[in-house]
Amino acid sequence: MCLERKVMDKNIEKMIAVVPSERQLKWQELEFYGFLHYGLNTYLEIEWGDGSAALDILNPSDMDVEQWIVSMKAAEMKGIVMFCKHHDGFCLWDTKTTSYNIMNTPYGKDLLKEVADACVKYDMKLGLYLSPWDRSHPAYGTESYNDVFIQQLDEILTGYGKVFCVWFDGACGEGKNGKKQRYDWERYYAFIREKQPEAVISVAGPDVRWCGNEAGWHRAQEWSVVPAKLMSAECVAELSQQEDTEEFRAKQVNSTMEDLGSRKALEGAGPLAWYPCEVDTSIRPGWFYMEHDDNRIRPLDELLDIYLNTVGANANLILNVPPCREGYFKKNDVKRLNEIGCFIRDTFSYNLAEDAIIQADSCAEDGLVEAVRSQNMDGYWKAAAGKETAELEFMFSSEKTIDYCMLMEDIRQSQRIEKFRILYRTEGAWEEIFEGTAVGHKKICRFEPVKTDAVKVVIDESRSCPTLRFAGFYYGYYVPEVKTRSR
Ligand code: FUL
Repeated sequence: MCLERKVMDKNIEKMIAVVPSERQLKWQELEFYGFLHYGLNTYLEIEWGDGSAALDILNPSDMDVEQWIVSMKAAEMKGIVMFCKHHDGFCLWDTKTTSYNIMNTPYGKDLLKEVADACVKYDMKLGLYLSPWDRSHPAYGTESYNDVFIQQLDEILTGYGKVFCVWFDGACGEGKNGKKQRYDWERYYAFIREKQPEAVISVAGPDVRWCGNEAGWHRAQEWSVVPAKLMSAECVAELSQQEDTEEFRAKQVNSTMEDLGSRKALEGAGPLAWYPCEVDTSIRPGWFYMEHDDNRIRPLDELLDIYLNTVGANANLILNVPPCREGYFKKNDVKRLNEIGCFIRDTFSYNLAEDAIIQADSCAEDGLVEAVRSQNMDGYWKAAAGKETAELEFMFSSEKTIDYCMLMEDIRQSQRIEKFRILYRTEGAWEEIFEGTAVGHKKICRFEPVKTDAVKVVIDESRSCPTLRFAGFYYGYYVPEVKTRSR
């Protein structure tokens, strides 16, 4: 028994020693941002172009880049990931690496520059998507394509201001010469570190883990400490889209991948890494604009459910909205973005526990319970040394109706909480209203509304000395209901 305990302690020490880098911490704070799929595919209404589309088809009559950015900001997104080049190899910026680019279309303007300027104007962070798979560049499939790709990275990373992420797609197929490319990932990564040291490299990269599906599906427990072997780009490529089908986009992750980071999953898993999850999905059935999808915008409840189970369950959410052929977001997409933003603002603006009396059953010397009133990173609460469980009590100034609780761990000290409950006081007794597992950066707990003057957060299991950076309680008059998924 004693020996077992010692082995466990060693394992736990190893798990909690894994913490985020500065760039991962900053990325995690963004929580929710947009994706933009636009290009020649938009005009052909296809998802994957093969590089043969004529450039003169890209001729938007009412290009309105600012509308994209403003609409995404209204949804409470903190940034956007601009689509620079998809698998067809068509470049949306003024590049010297190929003539297959936006400057040679009737539109004739550098779209990345326009998006970057709008991001500065509206205080939105800019991320860049660049597909390594390129179906039109003649060098693809040869070593010199790696030089071309580095030059493309150089152009987009030096000419358009600061970027928060470089998003590498896992899809990897043949070029027009039938050859497959051996990507020099290490060279790409080192180059990005040199040019934009604060940017995370996402998906086929070492900083941000792809959730494993494109449907908005999420795990029951999302852990940021996972086996380091998941970081290999080859591993991402194997799981990625191999052909262009709606089935793939709707497919949920395979069940063997459901548990990546529980204690059990990590025991004997070899080296561990901080590799946090991002969920990517689209507001429509496809990534690119298709007119016949104008009335197939995903229902609000479904999108809110995805938001609550990603941003509210230790994952960042990147939601794609495709501009139409004329160059703007259609009104149904804009309406949905507004509704998402209204929900987030209405529900989470006012923390009902802000003026509560807060007590914890133990506190580490440097972890003061008062810190959990605010989401800022100045302080945190931490249980006393040697403690694996804890109880925090919130006594409200008067009776409140609540149906949401938001918890945030201080992930600078790793992810520690494994099991917790929320209880509320009713007629002098404590009743349980929620039971949860992993918390991580943020956990949003939903439950039936209760009227109460006091609540408790009880941490039943943790990887020793649990922490909280924030604990808030809310009343949201609108509670999304989800029955079926449309994708
Ligand atoms: C996938 C691509 O194949 C899709 O077309 C889309 O760009 C999505 C974000 O990533 O791997």
